[in-house]
Amino acid sequence: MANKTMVVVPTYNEAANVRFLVDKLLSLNVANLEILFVDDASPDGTGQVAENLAQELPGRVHVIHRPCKLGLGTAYIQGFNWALGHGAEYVVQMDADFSHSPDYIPQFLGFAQQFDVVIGSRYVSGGKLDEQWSAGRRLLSWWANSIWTRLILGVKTKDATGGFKCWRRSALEQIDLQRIRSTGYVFQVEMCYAAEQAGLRIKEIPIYFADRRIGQSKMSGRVKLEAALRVFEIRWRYRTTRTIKRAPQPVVQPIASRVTSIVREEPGGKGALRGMSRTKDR
Ligand SMILES: Nc1nc2c(ncn2[C@@H]2O[C@H](COP(=O)(O)OP(=O)(O)O)[C@@H](O)[C@H]2O)c(=O)[nH]1
Ligand SMILES: [Mg+2]
Repeated sequence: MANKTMVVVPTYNEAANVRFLVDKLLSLNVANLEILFVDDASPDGTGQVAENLAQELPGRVHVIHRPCKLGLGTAYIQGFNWALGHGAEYVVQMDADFSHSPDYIPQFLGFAQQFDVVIGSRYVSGGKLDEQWSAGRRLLSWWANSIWTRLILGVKTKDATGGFKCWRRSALEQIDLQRIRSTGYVFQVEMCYAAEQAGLRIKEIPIYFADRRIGQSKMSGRVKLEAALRVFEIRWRYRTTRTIKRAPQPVVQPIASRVTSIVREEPGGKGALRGMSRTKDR
């Protein structure tokens, strides 16, 4: 039996996305892949839609229902712990909104054979943001990644704010999730920072980051400001932590090309990997 992959998806008002997402994830034909939604009593009924899916697809779709909006960070921590407790060897994290194309997941899993963390990155060569993003939005995202997190925390990861990643079980165990305190969006930055501090082998692979298909972002101006300020709090909390010397990065070329060709052959896939930097996942 192949190792279990758990895709953890936090949801808040994603009722129109979750069924499409499940269909797409299951059509990837990744062996032993399961999906865990962590829903915060979404007013639009996402929790019920996800629950219906869990009933239709027992053992493949799971839902954690939380009583109210408790934040992205705590949703992920709860989801990761649940995934580890249920035997996942690989844990994928992603948005529900198709900004993170499921088509990349086989490639993530290919790289995860040799790396501890695989990050879908908008800021490595070949990575790309949706053409519809305004100049202001681009600038803010670039500033957060290329200036802010680098300046305050010294993170080397180019897309430290991104939320599309694949963790090996051992990586999450080494990070020690109990130490992660970020409840909101800055969770992504803290996890990146903690991964670097733990000396994990990190691979950033280029992704095309599409604008969400349906629904609205929960990322308001206030949330952005709060995330920016919370970076200082992370710096303070980790002030006594020493970075563990990073293990040498492995050579990965053969696996990368093999996995890419598998994805290209996928029937009917819209193929974010086909002409990756151009194709929109919509
Ligand atoms: N459970 C839970 N999910 C959340 C919360 N805030 C955002 N999400 C989900 O986290 C993912 C990322 O949020 P999104 O609005 O897409 O942020 P953006 O991609 O930065 O615009 C989506 O799947 C949201 O539904 C929250 O407080 N609780
Ligand atoms: Mg999103």
